[in-house]
Formats: sequence, C-alpha cells, structure tokens
Amino acid sequence: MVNALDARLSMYHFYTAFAALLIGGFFGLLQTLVRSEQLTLPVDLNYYQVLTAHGVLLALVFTTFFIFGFMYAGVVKTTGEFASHRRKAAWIGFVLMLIGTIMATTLILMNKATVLYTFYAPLQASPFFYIGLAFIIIGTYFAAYAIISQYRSWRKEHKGEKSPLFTFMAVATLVLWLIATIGVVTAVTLQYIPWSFGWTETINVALSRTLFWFFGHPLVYFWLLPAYMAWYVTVPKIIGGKIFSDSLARLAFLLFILFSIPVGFHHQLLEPGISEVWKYVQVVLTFAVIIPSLMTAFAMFASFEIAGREKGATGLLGWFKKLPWSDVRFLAPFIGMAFFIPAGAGGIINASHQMNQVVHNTIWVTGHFHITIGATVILTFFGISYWLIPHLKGRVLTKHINNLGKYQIVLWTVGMFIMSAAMHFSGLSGNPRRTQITSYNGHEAAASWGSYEVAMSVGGTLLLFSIFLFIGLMINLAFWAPKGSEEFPIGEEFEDTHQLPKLLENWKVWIAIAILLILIAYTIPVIDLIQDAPPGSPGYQFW
Ligand code: HEM
Ligand SMILES: [Cu+2]
Repeated sequence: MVNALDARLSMYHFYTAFAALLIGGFFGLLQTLVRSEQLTLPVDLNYYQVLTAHGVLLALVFTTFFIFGFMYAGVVKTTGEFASHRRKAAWIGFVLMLIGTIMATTLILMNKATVLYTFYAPLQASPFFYIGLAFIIIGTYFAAYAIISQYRSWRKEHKGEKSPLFTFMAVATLVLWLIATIGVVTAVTLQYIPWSFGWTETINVALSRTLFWFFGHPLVYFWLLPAYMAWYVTVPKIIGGKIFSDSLARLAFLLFILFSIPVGFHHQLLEPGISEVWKYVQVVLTFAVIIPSLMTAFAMFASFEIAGREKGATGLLGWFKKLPWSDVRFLAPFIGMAFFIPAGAGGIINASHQMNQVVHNTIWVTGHFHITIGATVILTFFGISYWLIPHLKGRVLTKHINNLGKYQIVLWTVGMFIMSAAMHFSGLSGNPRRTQITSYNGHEAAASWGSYEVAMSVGGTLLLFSIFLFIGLMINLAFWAPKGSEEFPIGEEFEDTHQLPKLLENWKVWIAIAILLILIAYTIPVIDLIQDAPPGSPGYQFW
C-alpha cells in the first residue's frame, strides 16, 4: 500500500498535468483549424496567443507536473515513504510551480505575453510572465531537493548496496535538470526581467538565445528520461520479463547527462555571431547521443526477447508474438518506442548543418517534436497513467478500461501519425511553422500546402478525441473503478550481479566530466558573444 500522503502528492501533480493537457490540446486543434482556414479566431484571441499557450501548457506544464508526479511515486515505491520534511518541500515545490503556471497562463490569455514558449528576445513580454517562469523553476528545485535528499539518506542507511534503479534514474534526470536550468535562470534573472521592467534598455539577443538553448536541448531529455525510466524499469515487469542489465541502464543515463547539455548550438545553426568551429564542436557532441540511444534500443529489445523466450518462443522472431499486445500498459509505451525510430532519424537530419538549412523554421520541425514528445513521450506517459493512477488511488485497472484504453492509444497513434506526417511533408516544401496564414494569397509556392493543412486538422481532431477519452478513463480510474490494489511494476535484473561498478554511482566524477564538456563547448563562444556584442535590442511587441 502507498502511504496516503505520498499518493496525494503525486495525484495533485497529475490533476494539474491532465488539466493542462486538456486545455493545451484544445488549443492545438484550434491551430490546425486556423492554419487550414476552416476557422477564424475571435478578434480578442489571436493565433500567436493560442500558440504560446499551447506550447507552454503542453511542453512545459503538462510534462513537468507529470514527471514529478511519476518520479515521486517511483522514488517512494523503491526507497520507502517520504520523511515529512521532504514531503513538505515537495508540496512547496508544487505550490510554487502552480503559482508560476497560473501567472504565465493568465498573462498569455491577457495578450501580455504573446512571445511563444521559447520567449525569444527581442519579443518582450510583461515582466510577470518571466517571473511566473522563475516560480516554476524555483518550484522544481524544491522538488529536486526532496528526491535527491531521499536518495542520499537511503544510501547512508544501506552502505555498500546498490541504490534502486528507479531512484538512481530519477536522480540522474534531476542532475541533468539542475545543470540545464543554470542557462535559463541566468537569462531570465540577468537579462529578461531587468529588460522587461525597463531597468535596462536593451538586451543581448544572441546571448539570451544561447542561454535559452543551453537549457532548451537538455529540456527535451528531461522529458525523455522519465519515459526511459518506464521503459527500463517497468516495461520488463509488465511483459513478464527481466531488466536486461542494470549497469547498462545506469551508464546510459549518465551518458545522457554528458551529451545532452553542451549541444545547444544545434538549434542556432543559422544564427550569426557564433563561429562555425563551435557549431561544429557542438554538432559532434550532439551526435554522441546516438550511443546511449542505441544502448537503450538494444536493451529494450533484449528484454523483449528474453521475455518471449521464457514464455517458450522459438526461432529468430517468435518472441515478438509473445508480447502482451492486448495490455494497454505495454501497448502504449511500445508504440511510443516505435515512433522514436523515425523521430531519431529526423533528429539527425535537424542537427546536420546542411540539411538543417532545408528544414529550418518549417513545420517539419513541428512534425519532428510531435513524434518525439507528442508521441514517444506522451504515449509512454499514457501507458504509465493506466496503472499508476489506480495504484495510487487503491483501485484496479479493469479489463473494460484496459480495452477502452487501447482505443484511446490507437486514436492518438493514428492522429499523431496523420498530423505529423503532413507536417513533415509540407515542411519539406517550405511550409513555415509559427504562421497563421499559410496560403500566401494563393501564391503558387504555397499551392501544395492546403491539403496537408487539412490533414493536420483531421489528425488534430482525432487527438482531441483521444484526450477526451483519456481524461474520462482517468476520472474513472481515480474515482469509480473497483477498489483493490494495482501493482507498481518494478522489474528485476536478468542476472542479478548485486555488485555495481563503483564508478557508476560516483556522481562527482560524472558531474565533473559534464562540466568540463560544457566549459569546452561554451566558454570561448560565450566570451565572444559578450565581448563582440552588437548594441543590443529594445523590446518589441508586435501583437
Ligand atoms: C491535440 C493534440 C495536438 C495538436 C492538434 C497539436 C497541434 C499543433 C500545431 C498545429 C502546432 C504548430 C502551429 C504553428 O507552428 O503554427 C503545434 C505546435 C506545438 N505543439 Fe502541438 N499539438 C498537439 C499536441 C501537443 C503535445 C502533446 C505537445 C507536447 C507535449 C505539443 C507541443 C507543441 C509545441 C512545443 C509546439 C510549438 C509551439 C511554438 O512553435 O511556439 N503539442 N501543435
Ligand atoms: Cu536540441
């Protein structure tokens, strides 16, 4: 049984996350309808406002709340209930994040922060929008404290034992987050807030974007690693198999810390003010992330194969048929994994300097991140929700809800496939992202985009239906499903080695390497950006 206080902590994070999903998803559908000219927004709600809210509510709010809700549940499951001062810190974190979210969303809806979720300068929002973002980040620091200190005291009490894999992974994810947020915190406190209050007249635009992407790329790994936690730790158990290798899993997470931070320039390949040499260095480091990604893919399929063979599968691919396809807890993350194959390939295209020129700022990019986060990550989060919500509420996932859940997952898969494929294809012929009007008064260059835009709205409609169904099922699982106990699946290792190479839990070494790589990749170009900076820019409000 879960401690009721810890369960409530996680549940409040999920309530907030699901509310953000519902509103954000609705805005997403509006965007597709406006772009395909099937809908004109009322005058006091402009397209870019809706787009800002969509990006903030889904990419920042939904993900962050879900991730903390999930991590708390798993940490408590594997290390024991929270000491009360830690639970208190976690609640303070929740309240700060909630206040920040309400501030930012209110300002967006008041049309005072229509700067899109990347809040690029020189677009200038109300200072309270940036303060809201700061609240969200400070809130996450309280949350990180709760988890990391729980881990440290577990290790003190269990000298010589290896820490639970789930908690280790949560800590690795938070280490990545803590280093990454240095960039955005610096930009927000030293640049955006003074500038939006009018204390400084201009802003160093290139520097602010560099600090943003120092954070923005690892941010995508902050979304992805919790999905990987589910893949490595819970999926093997769900399929009745074993974790392929505990050490491999830990090493992969540590490599993600190393290779996901010193790489922000791959988002700035077309920006002036950064020399090609440094762009080249960071692109090479970007490609290094392929190593832990392929390790993950290998480990997943190894554990699928082990599970299948243990159930009597023979031949090269016989194990494939033995996977529990009718179990939504498996189906959802599996489809997520499958989406990651084209998503990873697309990422390699985006990060390659020459090919980036073709897709830069086109809706291809939007297609890319809807199959990474919008499919891979979100489908995994859906899969988690089907067992975690009843687990926390002392109820069970019934066969009936499991079956409806499969429909929900299929709707999402088909919707995301249609929408993202249309985005990828029309992006290749130049269809821009972040634009309300895509027909360009009937110009021939835009002629082919119209039908793709309609396809996006068809996909978007299926997606919104899927969200409705999901929310309905979650309400059911939280309040109406039969009482009982639903397990939190924690996999066991294929061959339990008990001993872990000491190096793998020596955080000082890994953090030092991460910082070294960051210093190598960023010191000189950042000095250049400051020393040779142009006069700087005043703020603009085009809306
Ligand atoms: C109902 C489901 C969804 C629909 C219909 C949808 C639709 C769209 C569309 C059409 C755009 C591009 C608009 C433009 O560039 O002009 C967009 C942008 C975006 N979407 Fe979604 N989306 C959905 C779900 C999601 C999810 C689940 C996430 C992340 C968790 C997400 C994150 C984003 C982000 C970050 C942007 C970029 C915003 C920007 O460029 O400032 N979307 N979405
Ligand atoms: Cu990136």
